[in-house]
Amino acid sequence: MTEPNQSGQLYAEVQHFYARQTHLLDGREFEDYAATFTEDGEFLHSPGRPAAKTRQGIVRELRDFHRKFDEDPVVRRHWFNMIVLDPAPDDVLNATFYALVATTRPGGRIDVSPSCVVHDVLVRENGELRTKSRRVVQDRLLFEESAAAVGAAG
Ligand code: SDN
Repeated sequence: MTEPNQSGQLYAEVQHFYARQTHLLDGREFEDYAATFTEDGEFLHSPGRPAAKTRQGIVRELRDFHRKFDEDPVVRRHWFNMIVLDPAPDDVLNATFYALVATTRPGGRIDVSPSCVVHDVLVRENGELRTKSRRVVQDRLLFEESAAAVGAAG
C-alpha cells in the first residue's frame, strides 16, 4: 500500500502535470500540449468527433476544432478538479476528474460549459508523466444515454 506521504507527493505531481498541460491547451500551444501525451496517445474530447490518435493527430484535431473561433474571439480555460487517482500495475495511473470549460467573450460574458468527467490513463516515460489516453465525457450525454435506455426498454 502507498504511504500517505508518497501518495501526497504523487497527487501533487499529477496536479502540477495537469496545470502545465492545461495552460498549454488554453494557450493554444497544441504541439506542446500533444507532447504531454505519449507518441501513440489517444484523445477523445467531444461527441461526434473521432478519437485523435498520435501526437500529430491530436495537433490536427485541436487546430481543426479551434478553427470555429477564428471569427469568434474567445478565451477558453479548462478547470480540472476532484481528481481521483487509481494506481494500476506497471506504474500506470488511472485518473478520473471533473472538468469545466469557461469561455469569455469580448465584453466579459462568461459561459461555463461543458461540464465533463475525464478518464485519463497516465504513464511514465523517462520518469516523466504522460497521458496515454484521454476520454472526455460531457454530462449532457448522460441524459441522452438514459433516454436511449428508456427508449430501448419501452
Ligand atoms: O483536453 C480536455 C478537454 C478538451 O480538450 C475539450 C475540448 O472541447 C477541446 C480535457 C478535459 C476536458 C476537455 C473538454 C473539452 C470540451 C470540448 C468541447 C467544447 O468545448 O465544446
